[in-house]
Amino acid sequence: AVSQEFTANLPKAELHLHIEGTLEPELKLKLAQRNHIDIGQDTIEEVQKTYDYDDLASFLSVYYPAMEVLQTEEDFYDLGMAYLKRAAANHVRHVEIFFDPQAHTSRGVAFETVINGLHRAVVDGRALNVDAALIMCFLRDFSKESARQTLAEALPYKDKFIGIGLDSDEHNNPPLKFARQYEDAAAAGLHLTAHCDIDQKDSIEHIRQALEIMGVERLDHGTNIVEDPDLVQFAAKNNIGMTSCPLSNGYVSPEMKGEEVLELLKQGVKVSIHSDDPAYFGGYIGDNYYAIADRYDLTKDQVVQLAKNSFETSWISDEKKAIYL
Ligand code: ES4
Ligand code: ZN
Repeated sequence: AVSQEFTANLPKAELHLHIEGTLEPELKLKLAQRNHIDIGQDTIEEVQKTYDYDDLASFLSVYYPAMEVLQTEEDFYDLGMAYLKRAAANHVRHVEIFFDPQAHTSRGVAFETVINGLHRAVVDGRALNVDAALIMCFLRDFSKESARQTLAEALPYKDKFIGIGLDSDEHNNPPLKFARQYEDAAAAGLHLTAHCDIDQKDSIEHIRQALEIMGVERLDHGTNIVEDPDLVQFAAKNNIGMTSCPLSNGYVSPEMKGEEVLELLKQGVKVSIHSDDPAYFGGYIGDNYYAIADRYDLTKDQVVQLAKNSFETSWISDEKKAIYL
């Protein structure tokens, strides 16, 4: 068995972390006060009580409205720095942070406000010994046209983020809906990843589209790829990263999906452990490592392999990777 201390102290790369999902009740209250927004609660405990859901739909219906407190560049900077301090405490040496510009531009916050605030946090994170970068996600339940517009708005800032992703409600929103944006992003030199959620109805077809047609380098979640041996072989052969989030899985499905993670490790797929929306799902990356290690009785070697996989499938330079492998 592996101790909490061991999982906490292990150097890690965090590759599946939504910055909006790090909004802790304390910071939410502080930003609400600063921006004179009435969120309907006055104490941390009251806000904490609103963080209540048992499936993806009920989660998203708490998650997006909470973002109204994020208004200024300073707010995004503070959100980013608060997370990076947690990351440093979790021995995260490298983090690739998802952000959802459309969740902000759709309520009147400018794209540049979001990216400039987050980017400033990324730069200041270096003083905390955390190497950070940004990944821009499209909300897949928004239109293609909205994604096209978002990418056009983002490309002038392409030195401030390293890749694109796809998140929000997957049902009837397959990866191919965004084929054009993925092509254009790749042509602009950006990295590619996409959420393929566990327990999603068409998940195998979505995984196939993402891997075989759109050329993504990682799949976020995606561990039910184990149902399709050909796709598993493809993932192993092409060094595809798979970012599994045990505590998040436990919320939106009956279990943490540890069997799938173990099977992928066995098949040589570069699966790794991350935290998704830690303020909402009860723990940061160290807690996620410990949860899966404890529940499925992982060996030290397996835990170390998961951490190695996180660095190997990260988008840092080969020189930096060599430090951790
Ligand atoms: C998300 Cl758990 C989850 N699923 C889909 N989209 C998301 N964005 C942030 N968390
Ligand atoms: Zn996610």
